[in-house]
Amino acid sequence: MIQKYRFGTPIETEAAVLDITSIPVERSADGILSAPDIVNDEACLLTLASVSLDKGFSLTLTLDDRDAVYGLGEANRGINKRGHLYISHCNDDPNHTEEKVSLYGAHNFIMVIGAKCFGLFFDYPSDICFDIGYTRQDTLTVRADGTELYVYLITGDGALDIVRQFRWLIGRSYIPPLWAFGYIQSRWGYKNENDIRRVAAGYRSNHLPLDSISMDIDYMEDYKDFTVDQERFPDLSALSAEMKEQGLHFIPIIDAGVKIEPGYDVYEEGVKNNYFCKRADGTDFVAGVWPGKTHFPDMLNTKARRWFGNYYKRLIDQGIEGFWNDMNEPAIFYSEEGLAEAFRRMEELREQKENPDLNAFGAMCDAFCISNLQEDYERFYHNMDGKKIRHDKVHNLYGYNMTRAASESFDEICPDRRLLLFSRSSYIGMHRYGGIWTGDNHSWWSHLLLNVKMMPSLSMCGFLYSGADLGGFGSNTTRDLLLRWLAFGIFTPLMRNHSALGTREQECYQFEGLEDFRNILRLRYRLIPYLYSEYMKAALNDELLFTPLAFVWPQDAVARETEDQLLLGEGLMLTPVCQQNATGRHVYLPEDMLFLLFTSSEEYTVTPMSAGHHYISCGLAEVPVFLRPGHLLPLAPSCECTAQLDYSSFEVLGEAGKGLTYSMYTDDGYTKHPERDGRWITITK
Ligand code: MIG
Repeated sequence: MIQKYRFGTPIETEAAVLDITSIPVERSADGILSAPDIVNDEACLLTLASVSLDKGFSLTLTLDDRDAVYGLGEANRGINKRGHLYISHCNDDPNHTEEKVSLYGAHNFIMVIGAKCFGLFFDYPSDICFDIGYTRQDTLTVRADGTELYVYLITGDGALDIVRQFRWLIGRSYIPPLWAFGYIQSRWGYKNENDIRRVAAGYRSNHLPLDSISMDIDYMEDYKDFTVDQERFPDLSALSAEMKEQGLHFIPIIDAGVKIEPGYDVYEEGVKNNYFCKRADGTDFVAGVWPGKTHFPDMLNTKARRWFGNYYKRLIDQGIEGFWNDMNEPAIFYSEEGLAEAFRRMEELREQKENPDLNAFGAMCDAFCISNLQEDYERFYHNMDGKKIRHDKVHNLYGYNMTRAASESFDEICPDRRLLLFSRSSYIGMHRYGGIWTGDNHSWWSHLLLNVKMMPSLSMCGFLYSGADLGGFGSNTTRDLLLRWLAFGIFTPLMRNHSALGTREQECYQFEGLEDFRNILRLRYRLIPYLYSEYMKAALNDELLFTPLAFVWPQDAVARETEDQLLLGEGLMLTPVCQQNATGRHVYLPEDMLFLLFTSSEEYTVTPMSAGHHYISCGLAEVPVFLRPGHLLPLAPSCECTAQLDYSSFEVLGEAGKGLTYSMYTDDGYTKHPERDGRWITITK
């Protein structure tokens, strides 16, 4: 059951799609809250938790020792969120160390599962803090400065049921084209078409499978959105046709900020039509980002959104079928005001120049820490279809609506075809328009583990098409880290190797022993029919793609606490190796399973294992997975790109002679209506 509580007059975020009558919460003169519309015998938010509107909104409840707290989508730390605090504030912070409380997304859905059992979704577009046993170990507090919001209370029969209801509430997840399940190579720094050709050749000539190359800001002319540098990429249409012949797709990046440059039509039109975010005095707000000074398109304005979305057509017309939206928290290196203030502060410190004491030196260092400042988010306004709203009040909706702008324009530009779209920043609701990648991680083993733990939380919040920068974005990767990360990445829908400018090159062919990479990538392609089918089931039935063991075996204390193993779809349990120099790992089996160890893309061992604790050996080039009883794993013949995928013959792993079947989804991989155009076929063994 879902109840929707209304506090005040909330901003309509369109995160939810179900039309549910809301229950108004009333506040008496002495501050007592009541929900008069609630029939007495029903569970009520106000009896379940103590809610106050005295100093902003707060909701507090006591956690039992047995309660775990799940959710929050793209957030730091473990699957069970207990023990820390998290602030939904879409943030461009490229150092996801353990103490960080905000990443790029704002996914305000949590579930308390244990002695109690319910879910809460806070539809609130500004900063909101989830203190989950941080201030007091036994207390959950959710607080926000504002008091106008919707809170959804979802009760049900365990975690899986609550997730299903929540996902029904927020609408069907985005479904990408089939080729988006192919392997993507990316790097910040492919500066011209020859760099791109070299990457294509590096993969194709070494028979390393590849479907796409994503293009970072280097392809643009002076970082101007929807332009292509004519010197470095003289003919994008020809280049994309050339790549298509090799079965390759291009995925260009689009940034949020539009360069201020007279004569640049996006800038000119935006100014003329008042499509940019404005300061209080009505002038266009200026933010420094990659192109230097920019304006932010007002993504919360319907007309501006349509206008911005239409520009994607320029690249689509040149053969482009996929995009990634970046810097859309929106990230701000500096504002004009912030920059002026920084120079003023330095001026004040000038006298200390010859012999600064520590305080002065600290102040000098701090003077230019002016990126992504709260003050800047308070300096500009949106025109939400007639309503003027200060940005900080709706901060978490920006990336969501940039991606929505693109998606809605795709519906007009190519109504029958699915395009690939993923974003850095997001809010719940955006999952209907595109996927996300999890931003600027590092080439750290701990970030491989973070990737593993984040996947089920993303599933809970509807972000099915997602994945991390495999191999790590910042810092220098190593061969073993990349191999282990790819061995996990072959199971994530978005499988992209991406790295930052200036770091060690991390395309697979940069390392020795290419056959190890080849085997792992080829195995990905063998798994795509399973992955794609399970993706469709999760999207069409509002189910999890990645499931924590705790949700399936809630009575099993060890399963409940196991966070480095995940269920993927109906039959697989993933047990990635996330430790340097490890030649295997401990695994826990809540039930008897078949251990499948892929020693290459074609070869594997099958070992029945009984429930309980085991140590499995797993070499650097091997992929360990477990198959649950009663399930089959179909494997396509290996190939080098999705265009070569052969659905006519499958190798089927699992128990023979038991009449087991697997339901597989097939379609052309790009038409838009999966229920109408797709077909379910039955695989047997
Ligand atoms: O300020 O476009 O997260 O994937 O390579 C950095 C350059 C801007 C951040 C993205 C990253 C991308 C990078 N971008």
